[in-house]
Amino acid sequence: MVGKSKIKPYQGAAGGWGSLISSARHLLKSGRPVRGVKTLLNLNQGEGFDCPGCAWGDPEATSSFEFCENGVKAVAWEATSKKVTAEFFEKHTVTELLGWDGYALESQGRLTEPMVYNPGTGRYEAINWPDAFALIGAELNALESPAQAAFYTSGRTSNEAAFLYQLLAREFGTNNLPDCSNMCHEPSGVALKETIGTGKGTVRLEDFEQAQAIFIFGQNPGTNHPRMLGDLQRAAARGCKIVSFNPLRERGLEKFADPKHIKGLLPGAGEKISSHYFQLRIGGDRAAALGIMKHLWAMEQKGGRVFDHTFIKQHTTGLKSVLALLDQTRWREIESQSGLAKEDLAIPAKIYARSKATIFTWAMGITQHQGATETIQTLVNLQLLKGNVGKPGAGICPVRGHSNVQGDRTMGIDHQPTPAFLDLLDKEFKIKSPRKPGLSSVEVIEAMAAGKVRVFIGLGGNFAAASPATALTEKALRACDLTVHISTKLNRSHLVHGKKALILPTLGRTEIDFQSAGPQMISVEDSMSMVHASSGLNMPASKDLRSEVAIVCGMARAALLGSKTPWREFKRDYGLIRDRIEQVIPGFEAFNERIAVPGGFYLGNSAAGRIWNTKTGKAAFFAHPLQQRSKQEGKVFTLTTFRSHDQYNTSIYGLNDRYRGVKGTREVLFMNPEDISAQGLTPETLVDVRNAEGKGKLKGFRLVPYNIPRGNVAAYFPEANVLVAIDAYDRRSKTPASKSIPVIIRKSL
Ligand SMILES: Nc1nc2c(c(=O)[nH]1)N[C@H]1C(S)=C(S)[C@@H](COP(=O)(O)OP(=O)(O)OC[C@H]3O[C@@H](n4cnc5c(=O)[nH]c(N)nc54)[C@H](O)[C@@H]3O)O[C@H]1N2
Ligand SMILES: Nc1nc2c(c(=O)[nH]1)N[C@H]1C(S)=C(S)[C@@H](COP(=O)(O)OP(=O)(O)OC[C@H]3O[C@@H](n4cnc5c(=O)[nH]c(N)nc54)[C@H](O)[C@@H]3O)O[C@H]1N2
Ligand SMILES: [Mo]
Repeated sequence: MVGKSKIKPYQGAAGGWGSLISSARHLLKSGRPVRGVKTLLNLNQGEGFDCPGCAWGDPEATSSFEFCENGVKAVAWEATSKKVTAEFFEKHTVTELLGWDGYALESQGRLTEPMVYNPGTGRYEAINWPDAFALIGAELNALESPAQAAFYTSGRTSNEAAFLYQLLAREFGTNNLPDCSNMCHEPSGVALKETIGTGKGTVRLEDFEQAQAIFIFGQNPGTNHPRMLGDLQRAAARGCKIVSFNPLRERGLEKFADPKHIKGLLPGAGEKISSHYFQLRIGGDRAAALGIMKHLWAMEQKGGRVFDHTFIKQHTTGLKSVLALLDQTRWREIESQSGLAKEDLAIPAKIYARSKATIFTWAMGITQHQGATETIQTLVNLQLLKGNVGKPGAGICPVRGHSNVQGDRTMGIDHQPTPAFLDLLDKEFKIKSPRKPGLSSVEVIEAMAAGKVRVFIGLGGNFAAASPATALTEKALRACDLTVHISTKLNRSHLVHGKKALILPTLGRTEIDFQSAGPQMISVEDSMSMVHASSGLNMPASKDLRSEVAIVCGMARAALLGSKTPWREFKRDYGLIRDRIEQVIPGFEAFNERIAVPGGFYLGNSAAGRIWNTKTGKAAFFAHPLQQRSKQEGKVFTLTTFRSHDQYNTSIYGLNDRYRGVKGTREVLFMNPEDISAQGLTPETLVDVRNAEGKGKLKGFRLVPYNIPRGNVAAYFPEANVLVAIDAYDRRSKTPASKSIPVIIRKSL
């Protein structure tokens, strides 16, 4: 995928003109610049559609023009005029397409009609919808057990489609509902449920207006949550301390010029975001948090009255064990794991001690490690010390990825549902859901490879490319009797298919969803638990597209013989689905009325009201010691994988990563210049990167000297997924450890 590439450090602020120019380019590339602009004007508006980009919250009853460069790219990518038709598949066999990269595949445009794989010709061929559904029904019913099917979801799926999809799986008889969240924020959910009694974040957007300090761990909002920069900039401007923990200097965490304001477009524009920046080692966050706490504990012991004793006494359990752990943990170990000195950590400790209201945000830099769940609980410990949960301007904010990944979980996309949820579902639909927990994403890969799961259905996403251990994942998908992908664009997962295979093209967020009861809206939930409506305004890319809801209903009618569930009516009128959601899921009372209000409604959060739905009825401190680190020899580096500025997960929009100064290529390895010379290498050299345990290899990646701690290197996801071993995951949540991979680097021969 190496084009004409250039690597040169980026000097400007994040945002600004660069953002506007890039947005315009991507609109032009979409082939529909004028309609693109019209489409954008309706983004995240009261009557428009929810941005298919990230899950950052929108100000209530939005009236401002809330869009960002990467929102523009997400919309332009979906609203493109380019199309993949049956003729395209006639011209290209699957074997040929397997040689194309993900960028080339998705660049072909929108899928337009249902396709079925023909083993005789080695090609996908057109199939009509009834026949496609009949094939799914037949294959599902031919299974010996419902547990041989898996229903994967990616987080763009609407609440309505997600609710019906999990109902289909459970009525069919399985909890095998793996989802992208298993590879994403699962550790956040697992950790928070145990500590504060809810898996969701406790802050709302307005808390960012009142916080005195915001700590950002392992997140790159300049690229992945650009609208967050506006909130951070306003906070910084009123003197709120913004403290970032990241192994790399990320431009968006340093300086931002808002392209929505004329001031942001002037030469040299840009305001400081982070007041303090700590470049810790990859995987060093737990050590850093323990170091900060150790300082606080020392201040407290000197009579500093740092802790919120009233809160601790009234609302928590377990402080003693954490204090004992702090006493036991050596500074030497904290310093070596975090890469930060005791004196460095005294700075965030002081800021934290002084701040009356602090927010912690985090994303993949925290969750994609072994021990991630325990690290998150350690961050929560720190917040509990000062009662920073459930008060204005303070709280816990795992910043979600996909625009509706949080909503999908609320709707029951969960391989480990609670009995209470299943009881309500069963009562409402008069079914008997299975009680046995289902399989997560990693477990499904293993089960497919072992022949235990034989039908894989993907509601969105790109399971083959997004999952770890690429070779095994592809083998696993190929071993299935049937693979089905409900998609907007062509991707790798369609090509590493089962013996039988279907591609079912679906509507995107930007398109009008016509059903017999009229155009339908759907609903989504953001990272701040705001539920709001979304309705598209573009004509569908093809008349043969069906909505996700319609496809789920079609599959259900074919698979669930004798089902009493009114699938046909649900497809006609999504309001009827919302009426049922209201009966099953707490917080959705009067759903249809409340969703009609622009800006939507707040679902509420028990922990934000200081109600702790935990075992003890209190918020829990957990003492997690530092992990034992095996002494790595000089040759083993720790690799983290992350997103470039021009991609949405496995959807590659372009080959540039503006803020990191990379142009025209993705096959690069970021490395500390001193490490480069210590290894006897030079910048731009091509290197091979091998998993240190012999599990996967990348060839011919270009070395980019970068401001990253020694011993640490970085490369882009999904290319680097071949290096993530299937058994390298966080034990509690089973989330792949794709941000700390032991690797060995050699000059390419
Ligand atoms: N434009 C765009 N927007 C997106 C996405 C996209 O691909 N493109 N993806 C969406 C999804 S699904 C998600 S989950 C989010 C992802 O949003 P992020 O979590 O911001 O995504 P990553 O690019 O994986 O970046 C992780 C950050 O963590 C840092 N990091 C790596 N290892 C460590 C570590 O050990 N400790 C610390 N403290 N930091 C570390 C990296 O340097 C990087 O800055 O974004 C969502 N929004
Ligand atoms: N090494 C490494 N691996 C990672 C990560 C990492 O940081 N490093 N991040 C992980 C994370 S956080 C996540 S969330 C996963 C992402 O995993 P997924 O969610 O499975 O992958 P995406 O790339 O978001 O899926 C892209 C595809 O979704 C389809 N699509 C787009 N919009 C729609 C829509 O509206 N409806 C439907 N039905 N389909 C649509 C398109 O066909 C497109 O090709 O990857 C994970 N994998
Ligand atoms: Mo994600």
